[in-house]
Amino acid sequence: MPTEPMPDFPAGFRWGVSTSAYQIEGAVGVDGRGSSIWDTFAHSPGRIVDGSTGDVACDHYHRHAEDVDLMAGLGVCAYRFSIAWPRVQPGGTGAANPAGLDFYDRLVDDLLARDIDPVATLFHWDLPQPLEDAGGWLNRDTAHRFAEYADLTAARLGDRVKLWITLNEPFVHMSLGHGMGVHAPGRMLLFDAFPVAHHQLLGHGLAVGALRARSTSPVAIANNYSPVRLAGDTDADRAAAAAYEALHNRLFTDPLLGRGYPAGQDFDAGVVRDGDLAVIAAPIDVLGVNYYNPTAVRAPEEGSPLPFDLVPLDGYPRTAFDWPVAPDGLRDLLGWLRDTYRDDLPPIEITEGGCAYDDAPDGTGRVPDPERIAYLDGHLRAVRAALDDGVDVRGYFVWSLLDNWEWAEGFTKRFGLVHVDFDTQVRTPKSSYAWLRDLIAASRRAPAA
Ligand code: GBH
Repeated sequence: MPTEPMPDFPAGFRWGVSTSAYQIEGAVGVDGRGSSIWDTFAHSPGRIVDGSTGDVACDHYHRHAEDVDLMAGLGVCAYRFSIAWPRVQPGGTGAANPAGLDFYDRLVDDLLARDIDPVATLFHWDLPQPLEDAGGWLNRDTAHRFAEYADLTAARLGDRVKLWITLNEPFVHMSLGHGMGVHAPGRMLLFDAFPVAHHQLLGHGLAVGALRARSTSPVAIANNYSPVRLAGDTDADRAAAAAYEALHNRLFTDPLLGRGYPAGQDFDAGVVRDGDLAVIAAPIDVLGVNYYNPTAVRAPEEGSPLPFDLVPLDGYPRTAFDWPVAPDGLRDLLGWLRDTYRDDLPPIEITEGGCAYDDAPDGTGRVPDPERIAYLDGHLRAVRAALDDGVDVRGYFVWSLLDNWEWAEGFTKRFGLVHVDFDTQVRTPKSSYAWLRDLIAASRRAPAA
């Protein structure tokens, strides 16, 4: 257990928790929801390690009141959830399905009644299957469909959602979903997946316009970042690190912040049209940063199809996912963002951070997770240090409120502050929940500096 008292955070620092629709909601056939690429993918044999699907997940669709109670008990200021596009537009286009929007309408009102800011992500990877059948994000038209969906959603919720997030981790959706075939839709295009980057960014820019027309709330995107560590000291190693940095950290940020695509790779893939970069650079109010771990990079082996090699990062403890626990990477990353984007960098919210461990009830009704407490303690100290470095960080959202359906890993990776028994749907707060509750309470009580 951490012993040093946590330093104070600024008054108004936004303490939050994050989830996403397909990972928690279940109720896939309810109230007119259409199918998404993740329904298709999870139901394809061999795609998910434990053969599970998100058909039921945490059954949050039916248990949201209990889950909002858990958030209120934790004392969070904000809840980041995602809206399932196939609930709002079952076919991916055309009129809204009012019953789908009703669910989020109730959720938003329940949150506001508990003084919790609703933070809504419009796309957390669950594209309506009919749009995938028309080419998905490889098809430029999907960007326009996304803006239409943003418009319909904001028409209903724009008066109450406190922060909009257009896309979640477009890098992961491009690379794991379309480059490597590990996530839905399961395409293996390697670098031919670049149109997916451009069309997501274009959809983001168009959606920013649609949201502005319907809502005065701030607008953000949630990108995942990984600070790059050199695993060698030759020029070839440095070139490899730069190539990885461009692909992972700059591809989805340089164009957003008005700098066009990074040089090096042919990132524009021949699909960029006149005017697109101006749409993509529509000003955002907040940059959402999802941070999990740094990446060690060195020059590729002869004949490698990639311009870099990723190697294990030594010297850190590891989570059940085998990801290194490196809070110093978060401070480095925030410094890198500030130094790289300077005056173009909007305020930051850490829209995800967290860890998976094999948490289980101990027989006395408790779920001890000391590693998660250590993880959060370290990463919150890193945020505090970044604030002292002069980086404008406004909040931290823990991934995740609940153990949930972890994509290709199914139910085998538990990220929650709250344990979920997936047979009974019983929720049990872990020891990290109590730890964070006390930390938030102390922080929210502290007088403004
Ligand atoms: C997020 O993605 C998602 O937004 C969320 O839905 C998901 O449940 C959560 O995180 C947990 O996975 O190469 O071994 O060093 C996280 C994206 C991409 C972060 C892979 C860690 C590499 C680890 N992740 N990345 S490693």
